[in-house]
Order: sequence, then C-alpha cells, then structure tokens
Amino acid sequence: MKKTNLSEHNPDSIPSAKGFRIGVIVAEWNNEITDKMADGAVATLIQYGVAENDIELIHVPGSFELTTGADLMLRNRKDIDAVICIGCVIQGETRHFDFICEAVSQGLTNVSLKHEKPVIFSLLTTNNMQQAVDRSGGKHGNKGIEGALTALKMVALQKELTR
Ligand code: RBF
Repeated sequence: MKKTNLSEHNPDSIPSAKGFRIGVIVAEWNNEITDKMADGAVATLIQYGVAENDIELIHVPGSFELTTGADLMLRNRKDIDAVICIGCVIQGETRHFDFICEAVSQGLTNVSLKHEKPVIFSLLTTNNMQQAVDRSGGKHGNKGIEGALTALKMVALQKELTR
C-alpha cells in the first residue's frame, strides 16, 4: 500500500479522537499557505471527533519560533495530548532556509522528547511558492490534514502503550 500521501486515506484507519486535546501552532510567515494548512488540520481533527473546545490554536511569528511555541504550549497546558506545528519555509537566495529547517526539525524533536508527547512536524520546506501551494490544498494534498491524522495516530498509540 502506498503510504506517502495521507491526504488520501482510508477513514477506517484513523482512530476515534473523542476526548483528545490537541494544540495547533501556526507560523505567520507565508500565512497564505499556513492558514490553509491550519484550516485543513482543524477540520480533520473535528471530523474524527475532537471537540472544538479541545483544540487550542496559537500563532507564532515564523517557523523558527515553532519550537518555542510548542514548548510553551506543552509546559502550560498539561492536558494537551499532542501539538501540530505548521509552517512554510521557502528557499531564498541565502542560507537562512537551511538554518531554519535544521533548527525546527531538531527543536521539535527535542520538545517532543522533553515533554514525552507527540509533536508533529507539519513544515513545508519548498524550493518555491508553487510547491507550497501544491501541498496546502493543491495537487499534492494538504500537509495540514496529514499532520492532524499523524497526531491522532500518535496520541492513540501513546494511550494504547501507557494504558
Ligand atoms: N519564516 C518562515 O516561516 N518561512 C520563511 O520562509 C522564512 N524566511 C525567512 C528569511 C529570512 C531572511 C529571515 C531573516 C527570516 C525568515 N523567516 C521565515 C522567519 C524566521 O522563521 C523567524 O521568525 C525569524 O528569523 C526571527 O526569529
């Protein structure tokens, strides 16, 4: 079975998310992309049973701040089961892209291990704006939806293993 594009998934493969509490952290940079990813993520969480009141959505200025946003969320909201971090970094002419992507991927891994909670990496790292458009509700699906599905699967796994 092809597993690369969760936007086209079998709903039966997704656990019920009733009672789950999920944080969504959205970078404002490239917000025409990140807002669509956030909308997809929130709609998907609700579709699978997360109550609207159990979703806490916050914004951070740029993708680099997703790490601090996730850390603040998990430190101050002890009942949150997982956080989905949404950002879009587009390759420019300088090496900023590499530093941001490296920092976020490492940073979110560290936050997840520190808080012992799933932290989902919904970060588009594209060569250009078209590639980002294609992955935020375009021909390659919506990576925000995929982030939400990943969060639900990981929370279900955590609950199963800690039961
Ligand atoms: N943040 C993003 O989320 N996506 C970007 O494509 C992006 N490009 C940046 C390019 C430059 C040259 C700079 C200085 C910042 C960029 N940022 C971007 C913002 C970054 O994530 C962060 O908010 C700032 O560096 C402040 O810590």
